[in-house]
Amino acid sequence: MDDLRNYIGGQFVAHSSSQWLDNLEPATGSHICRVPLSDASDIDAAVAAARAAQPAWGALSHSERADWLDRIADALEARYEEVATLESRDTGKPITLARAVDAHRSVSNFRFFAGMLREHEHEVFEMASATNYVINKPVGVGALITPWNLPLYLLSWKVAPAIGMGNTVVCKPSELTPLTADLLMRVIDEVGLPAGVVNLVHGDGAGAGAPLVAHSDVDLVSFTGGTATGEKVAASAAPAFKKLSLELGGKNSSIVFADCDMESTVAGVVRAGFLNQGQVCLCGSRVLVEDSAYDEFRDRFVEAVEAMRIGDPSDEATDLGALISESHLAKVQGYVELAKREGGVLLTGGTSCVPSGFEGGNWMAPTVIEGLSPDSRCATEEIFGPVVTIHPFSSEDEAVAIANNTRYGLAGSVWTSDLDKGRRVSEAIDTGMVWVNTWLHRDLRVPFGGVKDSGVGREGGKWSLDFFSEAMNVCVKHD
Ligand code: TXE
Repeated sequence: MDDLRNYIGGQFVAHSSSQWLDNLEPATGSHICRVPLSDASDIDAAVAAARAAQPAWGALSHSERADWLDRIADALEARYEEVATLESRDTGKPITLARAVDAHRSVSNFRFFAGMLREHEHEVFEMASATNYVINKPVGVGALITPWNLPLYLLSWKVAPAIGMGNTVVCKPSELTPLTADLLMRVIDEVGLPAGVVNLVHGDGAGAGAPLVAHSDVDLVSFTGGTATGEKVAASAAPAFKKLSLELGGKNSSIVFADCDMESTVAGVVRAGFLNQGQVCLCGSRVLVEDSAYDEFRDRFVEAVEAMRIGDPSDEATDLGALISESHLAKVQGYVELAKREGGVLLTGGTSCVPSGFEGGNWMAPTVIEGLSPDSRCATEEIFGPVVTIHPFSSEDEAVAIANNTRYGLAGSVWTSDLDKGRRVSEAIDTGMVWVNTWLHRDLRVPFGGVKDSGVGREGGKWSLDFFSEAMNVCVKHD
């Protein structure tokens, strides 16, 4: 594959330095392409292009911009298989997942926000002597920074509402997974979106991400990534009063009550724990089980985990692929070693498991650990890999106390046949979202985001439209 280029002002352009990063395939370790290591001068050019394009773009009507979003959705949909294949190759995830989740959601993000824009109406507040009406103006130039676990899914989740509300943007995708961001730029170029509305600068966090967030002509930052990076982004953006949305890490509990439907719960909790090799911020990486059902659940859970097929991501029979990078694999394996030192017992996994022919890749068997204290490091820190800890509890109060005993507050799930209990327990958890008897059952209209160290702000549905705009009230006195 050819070296990648930045997309600035409607042109694919070379970056200004001579520095490159090798993009490696997680499943094999083989070289895919070179990624530009852009620097502050490339960011300057991209922000200038976005700024120049903003007034004309912002002056279009909602329905005109919705039409552009639909054109992008159509063009992406025509490349559905290409999106899935590139995403699977770049991330190591199974092709079936890349099709069903990544390719599918990337198209639906553009379609969904196109529909929302067409329905968007000014809010009106009547008084006896005046009428207030609220308009949503563009914020200006947005910096959109995305991670490697769901590359195009998350980029499209930001680009669609950001440009839909009249902003222009500079995207900085993860340097580990640049392929589908590059494809989106080719799609945007092909449909003829006005130059400068969407720009993309490749590069790493220090070289490209940090100068983008700090740029004095950037008005808004939407960041999805790790909590430690989120702290740096917040420290850089806050003094300039930039609008800021941070979607950070999670350490989410799946709470299993004895009255659950055991078969569907085991399947649901396995999916919550291991989807995308556990590399989703919403993953249920700590499983809390009511003590009267603990032994039965644990045995069935381990059996289901061991039945997952690990292997070639391009094989449709594969359930689990490779981890994103060698260093991330080392981090995840480090947590398994820590778990052993903390007194944990490995019920399955904990080892590397390299499929034949994939010796250069980053492979790890799905791992289940019991016997750890729920406040141990492995049970409270984000591991972000195929590692789940399992813990018994004896009452609702104890389950909630354990679920709330982390610095994170992003998601969770509750499994019970008593829906009153499901709602009661859900509402007691300090988190942004909870599912009852399901997991990652997404409706694009609902708010998405976390509390505590999982982030600041909400995106999704009208919350995205609010974040990517400035609400302004006009009060008109009656005659
Ligand atoms: O993410 P980073 P990393 C968690 C997960 C993982 C950990 C670290 O626990 O192990 O974070 O992952 C850009 N200014 N999540 O290091 O660094 C970077 O180039 C501006 C959870 O890979 O947060 C990339 O584009 N940008 C998460 C993006 O930030 C900077 C998904 C995310 O990378 C920057 C991924 C800086 N100073 C990891 N430094 C989730 N919420 O789903 C880096 N970047």
